[in-house]
Amino acid sequence: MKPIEDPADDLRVTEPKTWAAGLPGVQHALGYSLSQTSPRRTALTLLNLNQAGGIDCPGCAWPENKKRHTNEYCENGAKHVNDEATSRRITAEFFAEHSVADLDAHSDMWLNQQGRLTEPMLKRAGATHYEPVGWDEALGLVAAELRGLDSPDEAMFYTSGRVSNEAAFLLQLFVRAYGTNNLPDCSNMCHESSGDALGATLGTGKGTVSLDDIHAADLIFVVGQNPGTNHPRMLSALEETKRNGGKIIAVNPLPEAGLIRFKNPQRPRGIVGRGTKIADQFLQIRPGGDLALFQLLNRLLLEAEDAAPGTVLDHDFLDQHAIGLDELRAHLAGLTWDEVLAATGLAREEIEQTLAMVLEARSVIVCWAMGLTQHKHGVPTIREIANFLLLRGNIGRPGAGVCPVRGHSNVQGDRTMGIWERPPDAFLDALGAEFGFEPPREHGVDSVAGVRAMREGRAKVFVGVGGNFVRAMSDSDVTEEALRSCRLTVQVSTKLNRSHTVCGETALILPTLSRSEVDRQAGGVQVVTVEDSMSQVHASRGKLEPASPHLLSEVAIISRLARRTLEPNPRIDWAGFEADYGRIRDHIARVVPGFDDFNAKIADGAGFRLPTPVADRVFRTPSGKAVLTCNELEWLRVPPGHLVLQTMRSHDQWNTVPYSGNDRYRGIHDARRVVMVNPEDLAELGLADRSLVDVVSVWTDGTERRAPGFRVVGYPAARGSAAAYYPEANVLVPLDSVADGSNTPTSKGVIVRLEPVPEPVPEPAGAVTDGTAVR
Ligand SMILES: Nc1nc2c(c(=O)[nH]1)N[C@H]1C(S)=C(S)[C@@H](COP(=O)(O)OP(=O)(O)OC[C@H]3O[C@@H](n4cnc5c(=O)[nH]c(N)nc54)[C@H](O)[C@@H]3O)O[C@H]1N2
Ligand SMILES: Nc1nc2c(c(=O)[nH]1)N[C@H]1C(S)=C(S)[C@@H](COP(=O)(O)OP(=O)(O)OC[C@H]3O[C@@H](n4cnc5c(=O)[nH]c(N)nc54)[C@H](O)[C@@H]3O)O[C@H]1N2
Ligand SMILES: [Mo]
Repeated sequence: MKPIEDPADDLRVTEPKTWAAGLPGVQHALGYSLSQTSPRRTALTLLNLNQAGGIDCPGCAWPENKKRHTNEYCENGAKHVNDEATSRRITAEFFAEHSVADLDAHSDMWLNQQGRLTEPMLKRAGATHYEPVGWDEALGLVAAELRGLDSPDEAMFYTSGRVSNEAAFLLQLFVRAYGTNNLPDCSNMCHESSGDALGATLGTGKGTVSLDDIHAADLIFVVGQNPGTNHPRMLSALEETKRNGGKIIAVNPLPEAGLIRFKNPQRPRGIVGRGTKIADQFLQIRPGGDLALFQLLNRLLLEAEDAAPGTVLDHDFLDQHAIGLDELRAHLAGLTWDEVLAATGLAREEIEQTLAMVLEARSVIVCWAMGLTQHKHGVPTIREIANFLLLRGNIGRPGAGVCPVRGHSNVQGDRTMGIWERPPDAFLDALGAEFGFEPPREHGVDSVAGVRAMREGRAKVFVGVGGNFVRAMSDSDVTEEALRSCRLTVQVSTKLNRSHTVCGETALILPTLSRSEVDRQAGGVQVVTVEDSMSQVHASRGKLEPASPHLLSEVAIISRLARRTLEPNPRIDWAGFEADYGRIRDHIARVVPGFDDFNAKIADGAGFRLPTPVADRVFRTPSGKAVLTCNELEWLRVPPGHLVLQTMRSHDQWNTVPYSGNDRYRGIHDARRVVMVNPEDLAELGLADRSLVDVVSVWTDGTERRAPGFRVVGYPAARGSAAAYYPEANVLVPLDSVADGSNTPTSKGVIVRLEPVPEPVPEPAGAVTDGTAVR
């Protein structure tokens, strides 16, 4: 197969698109799929995606529609599943040819494009290359390191949200039986703020709505979210809301295509027609202004109630189910329009129009994603949204509620299974009782604390089950240094990524089956289960032949590692778990609430919904009531000459893995080192469109961080804001810059300045390049 070179940076800019999805979307998906694999494998994956008895799409956590279409997938889900179904393979010869240093000099895109990992590889201490190693030796080596540590807390075990319920349950069981709660996960960088805020206000960490609620809502806010790229199937749901007469308000610093118009490829007239207008109102907010916006809306609701008592608030609901109304009223009295307008960058008339729409709507849902959670004040922002919904009783009735839209396809399930560094005592009690051991009670490290622990030598072994920790975390240089200082790093992976090239003294790559592949064990072909963003649990059955005969499933890897590391416990039958995942589910049924009769409940393809007590107005807070909270108003004050930078996904990437240099909807082509800024801000800063800059972030301790060589692109972003892609811009987010309460890196609120740099002298024609590029 033709070798893939690192992509040249060759920026081309076109007009941003004003609608999303439709046929071009499908064509792009097929184009990418066919560049990775054969038409037959493409057809096999796509026809089985999100079908009963088929593969759960690993593309995102949006739930499947119960009335499944044959094509219940989207462009980006298709690209994603075929990226893992690729026919390209990485063999031992590849690792013999490329030293670790050489691999590290290649781009993230290049690493991913090399194909699927096929056998376990070991980099011995002091070696320059990875070499093949048998599974026994590999797992024996990890077990010996783990057993040799002074304390189990010197090891940490990272999980990415692709891991199935079964593997996640076993992983946390193994780690706790080993003796630590060091179980950081990608949630720490993702929806941790949502869990924190909703736990304190509603007594749940999860969303409260179902797909039927979305369809039935009178008004839906889509806040801090780019569904056209990251949850394309959500657009079909919003289309249905609109058909049922509901309205949508989009709140975003960027006019994202999917928020404007949607053309549904599943409908006969799909692409020919004008499509469905999505947002009835678009609030182009300044980054970090959402807390101010919702505080003001709440204050205006209280004022409207005073003006016409008994007509605005849901008094029955508040009296019976909530506490804190008087305190909230007193707290919001001090809020001024001026401050809110400064914080949001919105006009008074816009907010008045929003209020009118809210007052007209009987049932309201607020959806959100990373645009809220990854801010310093992400937790109070989401608490304020809970206030907003509670005031009018928009919780626990049809068409109303909170909808944090999760990212990874099983990130919610992994938490349900106990992947959490701060497990509740009730969970540990049940786990200990089921398996006859005393789980550790002391909380473990999250992702940020984990980096600190490695850097300071308190953590010496890093095990990553999925994901790409070094590129996902903030402060890339600091995180790299942390991982390099480990004695041993172990990555359970499907594809090559930066976490294999930035590694510990000794490093292991343990290749695993992907979700789309048939999982054969001693007890026959296995299914796994996942939980979507709306608490729906169902089975996923792989269809493709495994990428290599040497792959082990995640369940098998964890079971075997546990058997080698731990003293035998007659109540934990690791070999039995590996042979038959149904036995794992039998234990889950007894340990995790809501999973009774687990095996029986997944027998039909549809699966089941976990209990959502808040949907029945049961609040598991200390008072048994929902809590209206008083939140200090915070927003991002930006010194003159600076901008607030957000780091986000392009249309052609999946988290840390870019698939191409294109961001089609935003009109960016063949380049990723770009920073999008409002043309008026560019004029004020004296910067020309397309000029070359270093992006420099300034942090409160006076230190600066620099991401060199970005092209400025004039873009209709909110005034005072800038946007660049993750993970290229992660180097700018200081490790200590985290959301209060949740410790999530502030990937959406980085204060930066743009420093012009001289244009590079063009290379003379005919110059030879070595095929590598700067990251
Ligand atoms: N194709 C594809 N699908 C994915 C992923 C992927 O990488 N590729 N990743 C998955 C994962 S793990 C996740 S968590 C989700 C992420 O889904 P999103 O949260 O949609 O992802 P981001 O690209 O980070 O986009 C953040 C959005 O918030 C807006 N925003 C930024 N700051 C603010 C703010 O202060 N206020 C408001 N109101 N808006 C703001 C941005 O303009 C942008 O539209 O997607 C999941 N699905
Ligand atoms: N600056 C900035 N940083 C961010 C974000 C941001 O918006 N801005 N977003 C944050 C968010 S929301 C998240 S969720 C994290 C994502 O962080 P991670 O989840 O750690 O990163 P991914 O890029 O999803 O991981 C990709 C790798 O997972 C492996 N993989 C894929 N499928 C499987 C599988 O089935 N099993 C196993 N074992 N491995 C598999 C492949 O080897 C692939 O290279 O990044 C966070 N970091
Ligand atoms: Mo995420």
